Amino acid sequence: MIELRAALLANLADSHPDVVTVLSDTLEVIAHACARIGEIASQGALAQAHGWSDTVNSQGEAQKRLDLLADECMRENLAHCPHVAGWASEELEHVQPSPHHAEHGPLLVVYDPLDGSSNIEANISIGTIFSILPHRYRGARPGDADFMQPGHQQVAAGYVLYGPATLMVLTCRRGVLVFTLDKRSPLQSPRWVLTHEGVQIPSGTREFAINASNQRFWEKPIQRYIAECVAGENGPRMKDFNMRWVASMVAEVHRIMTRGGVFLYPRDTREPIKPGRLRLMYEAAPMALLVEQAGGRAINGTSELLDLIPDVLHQKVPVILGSKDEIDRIVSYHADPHENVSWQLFKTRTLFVQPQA
Ligand code: FBP
Repeated sequence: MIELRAALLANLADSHPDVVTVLSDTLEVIAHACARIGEIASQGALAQAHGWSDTVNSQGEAQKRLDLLADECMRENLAHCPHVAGWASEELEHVQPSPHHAEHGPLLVVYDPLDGSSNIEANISIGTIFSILPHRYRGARPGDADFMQPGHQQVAAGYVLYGPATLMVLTCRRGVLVFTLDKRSPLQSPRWVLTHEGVQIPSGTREFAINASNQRFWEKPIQRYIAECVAGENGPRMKDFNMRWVASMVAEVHRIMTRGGVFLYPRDTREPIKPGRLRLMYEAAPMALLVEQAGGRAINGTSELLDLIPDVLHQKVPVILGSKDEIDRIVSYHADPHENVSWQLFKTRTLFVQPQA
C-alpha cells in the first residue's frame, strides 16, 4: 500500500528535490487538515455535543458554523507550514498572510473549506477544494493581487470528498491521483492510501448534470445542448442521456472522474452582474486543472477556464466541464453565429502573467 508521501515523491520524481519537498510538505498539511474537517463533518449534529460548535438550532446554524470550523481548521494547519506565505478562503473577505511565514514562503494556497454546504443538513456528500499557486513576489507579504493568477499557473490542485469514504483527489500537473483515508488511522497522523492513479475521464458520455430549474435563464447554446440531450434517441444525438444533480460540486466532479459526464453551471441571466454561480479561484480553476489532467476539458462557454484571470478575489464564472467530446460540442455551439453569443467578459491576458505556452 502506497501512502501519500511516497506517492507524491514518485509522482514528482522528475522535479528538483526542493520542489518535491515544498510541494509534498504542503500537500501533507492540507491532507492533515482535511482529515480533521472530515472528522468534524462526520459528527453531524453531535459536533455540538462534542464541543466542535457553540451554536446550533434546527434552522441549520450548526451547518453554517461547520463552514467556519472547517475554515479555522485549514487556517491553523496552513499557519504551521513554512512553505505557505498566505492563503485565500471562500470564507474570508481578504487574503491572509501567514503569521509566521509570510515573508519567505514560496507558495500561496486557495481553498473552499466546505463546498456544497447547503447539503450538510441533508447528510449528502460535501467536500473541500484547494489550489496551490506560486508566490511570485516571494519575500514580500502577499496581498489580494498576488493571488489573481490564471488557473494554468497552479502548481497543484485537488479536492477531498467527504462521502461514505473520505477521498482526496489531487494533481501536481502529472496526472490525477486518488487517495482514500484509512479511518482507522489516528487523526494526529492520518493515513492516506493511494487507491487509483492515472485517472482518465472517458471522452464520450451519456450523462449530464445541471440545475434544470434555471432553464429559463440559460443562453441559447446551453438551451440547445440540453434540449438535444433530453430529446434522446429520437433527437439529433440519437441516444438517450441520463441526468444527475447532487448540488454538491465535489460529488459531481468526482462522479465525472469515475465514469465521465458533463457538469454545467452555465452563465445565466438571473443577475447580469454575476455571470455565474461558482467562484473562479476556489471552485472553477482547481476543478478545471484536475479535469484537464484527467483528459477532460473545462470552459466558461467561450474560453478555457484555466486561461481566465480573476479581477477580484471572489469572482464568479460560468463553469462547464467534463468529457472532452461533449465540451468540444458545447464550445462549437457557443461559436455558432446563429446562437448569438457575443460576450467576452473575462480577461485571459495581462501584462504581468505570461499566457501558457
Ligand atoms: P457554495 O459556494 O455556497 O457552497 O455553493 C456551491 C455549490 O453548492 C456547488 O457545490 C453546487 O454545484 C452548487 O452550489 C449548487 O447550486 P444550486 O443551489 O443552484 O443547486
